[in-house]
Amino acid sequence: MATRLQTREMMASNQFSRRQFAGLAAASALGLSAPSAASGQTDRSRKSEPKRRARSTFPKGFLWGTATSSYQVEGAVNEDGRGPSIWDRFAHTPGTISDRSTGDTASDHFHRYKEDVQLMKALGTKAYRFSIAWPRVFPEGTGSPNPKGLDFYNRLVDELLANGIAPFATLYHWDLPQALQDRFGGWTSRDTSKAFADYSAYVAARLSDRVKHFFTINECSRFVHLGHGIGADAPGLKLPQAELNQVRHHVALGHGMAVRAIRASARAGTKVGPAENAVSCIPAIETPANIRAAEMAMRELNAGYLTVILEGKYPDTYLAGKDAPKFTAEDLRIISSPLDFVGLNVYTPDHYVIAAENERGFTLAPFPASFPHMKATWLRPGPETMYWVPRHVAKVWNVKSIYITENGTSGSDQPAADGTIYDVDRIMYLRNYLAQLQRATSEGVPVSGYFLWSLMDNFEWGDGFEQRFGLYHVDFETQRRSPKLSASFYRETIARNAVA
Ligand code: PNW
Repeated sequence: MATRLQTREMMASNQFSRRQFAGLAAASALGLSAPSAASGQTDRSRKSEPKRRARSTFPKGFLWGTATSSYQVEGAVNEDGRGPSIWDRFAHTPGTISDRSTGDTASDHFHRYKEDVQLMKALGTKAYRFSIAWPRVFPEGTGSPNPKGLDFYNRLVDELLANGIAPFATLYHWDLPQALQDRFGGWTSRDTSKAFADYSAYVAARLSDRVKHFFTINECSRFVHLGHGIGADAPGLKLPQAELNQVRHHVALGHGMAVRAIRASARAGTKVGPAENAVSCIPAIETPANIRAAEMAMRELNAGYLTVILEGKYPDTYLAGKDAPKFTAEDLRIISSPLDFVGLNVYTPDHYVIAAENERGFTLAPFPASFPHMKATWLRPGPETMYWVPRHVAKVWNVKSIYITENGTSGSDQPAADGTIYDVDRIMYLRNYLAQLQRATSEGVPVSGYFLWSLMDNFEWGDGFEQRFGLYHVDFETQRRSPKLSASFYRETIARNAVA
């Protein structure tokens, strides 16, 4: 434990409040007692390397934030009139969640949001990406709104703004009202696209006096595939390919309809875009031919979402064969409604690409069994993904404004003997990814901000509480939050506006 003297020094460093310090497990071990960015000692050491530092900073005003989503952190699933979502139903179905947990309580953010805003503030973040639970606002999906549901987000937004943190709201992070699944078959019907637009308009009309940035849909790629293709996520469907492509079309349409609905209902100047986990295509070796091949692969492998959103048409290859979605020309115009930015969730390299003289123009290297992974086996570290994905999106589709809407990793996060979680694996991952993001911004790739996934440990979908992505550890018995060592790393990075 920290000595009294250390604790006083730490508080003098002005990074964490007294109340947070009371809650810190082994605060001294977190490096919080080390010279802070504001202290003279760090300044002196900076003088010895001024040139390197000048080149390695992020752009002035770069926005540093953290991210969460409603079902993963809120809990309070039966409070204030919230209706059930497809994730309540799914998580309560035996055999779906590895540790048999649910999001019923999750990180109890619904009740602890004030404390959580202080955690954000202690990091020095100036933005928070959260999602709005559709079934809180419309318990039946459509029809009568539940004003008490939106009140939670009013309170959260006010608390964020009072603490100098800009709210970035995601409208759909997978918790579809169960009523829409029951009534229309959820995203298998375009009635859900329309319902999503109506809900988005309602929320934007009421929050856009304070929320200036909205993300429509989080990670179409994942919930279409896992939720509707292989049944590993809610609603647990295993649809044949043609129906799956139709679901993807309805999701893209829902995105476009929501963009238009938000523009019609929100205050002038409200900005809107998607938050997508693009299929990431990395040149296996950075030659001009491989880079071109990786760009072609990006277009082809993101055909059903980013490509159609940003080009207004599906590539011919996507439409060839019997599984093509059915759509109208008007659908495509709606889907490609102009955006203010593109949000990108960046975790892992999906494909290493090599130029080839075949029809596609590329081949994809298979992953060798010895390729490393983080605690989650799907999460292979490939820091250059953080350079190539925003660069491809800016170049291939001429996108002028990008946010990294998620990036982070799970870790084993075992406390050491002194109680501290020395998550140097997470720090290794973040340091390398952020260095590549800095490489991108220094070359003029237009990334304006970065949201680290996640502020705190939370309900990781089918992995329950077995995969922890937080900068803050959450004890799910007591709901106590304690910073991991990576919280200090992120705070230091933000303070320097450069990778710590
Ligand atoms: C994202 N992949 O999911 C989601 O947006 C979050 O809700 C989630 O908690 C977070 O990342 C961590 O998993 C992903 O297989 C899941 O590449 C899987 C992949 C990517 C993102």
